[in-house]
Amino acid sequence: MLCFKHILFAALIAVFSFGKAMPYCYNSEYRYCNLKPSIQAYFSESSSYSAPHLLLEGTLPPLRHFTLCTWAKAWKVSNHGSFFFSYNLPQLDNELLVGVYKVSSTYNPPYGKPYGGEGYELSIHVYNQQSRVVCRNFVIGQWQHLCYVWTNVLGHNEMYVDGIRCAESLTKIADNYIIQTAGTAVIGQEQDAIGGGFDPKEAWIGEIADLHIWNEPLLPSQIRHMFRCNLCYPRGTVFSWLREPLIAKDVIFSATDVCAVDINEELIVYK
Ligand SMILES: [Ca+2]
Repeated sequence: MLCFKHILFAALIAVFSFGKAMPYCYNSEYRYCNLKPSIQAYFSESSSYSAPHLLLEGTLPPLRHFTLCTWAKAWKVSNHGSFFFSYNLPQLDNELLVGVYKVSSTYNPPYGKPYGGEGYELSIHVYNQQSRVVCRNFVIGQWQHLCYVWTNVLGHNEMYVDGIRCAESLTKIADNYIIQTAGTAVIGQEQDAIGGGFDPKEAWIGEIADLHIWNEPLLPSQIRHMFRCNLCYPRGTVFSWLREPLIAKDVIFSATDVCAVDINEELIVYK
């Protein structure tokens, strides 16, 4: 169901996407797509402060907007936050950071209903400003498709699990900000220093596959399309899984087929 906010968001995207190719995979664009099966990276639990991670050798370009999507299987999520993508500047922690929090039954979110039991929230930091939203269909121990969308137009942000938009974020972050280049990106750990400062309580414990970043806010329909694995999986424009050179530390790679998940066709938008 479309509401005014979706139409406004789509209009903003149309303005900022004008003249660009949309990242859908049509038949003629298979060369941009991943072959199946995918390659997964497994990040084991570690008490070491030099824990399993991937370090991007390059950096990100300046970003006025982004969409970060990944397939993820979490084996354990921390109430300190479990983060799988961390981008830091020398002068600023948490320039771009995404992850998941476990929250207890005693937690009353500032939006939506209190939890009847354990729950999870997805989280975005931009410019060290944070937005967290309740995602009632996030689960432990199975492949799920996570997407994080941010635009500097009013600091609007949205998060999705398996193509379903999580609770509405009432927290606008980094309004009018441009994410800076020349930072350091790490997958699987949360940086508190450039390429380090990891805390085992904030590590990603589980698998990641097909992590991609686009320099535009993708539409809900595009995100659903990706989740459903129609045709093939589009590659990110500014970061593409295993296309960019990465330095791996204690990460185990293996083949997987994330698109073999049992997809629920009943898509619901949580309010
Ligand atoms: Ca940090």
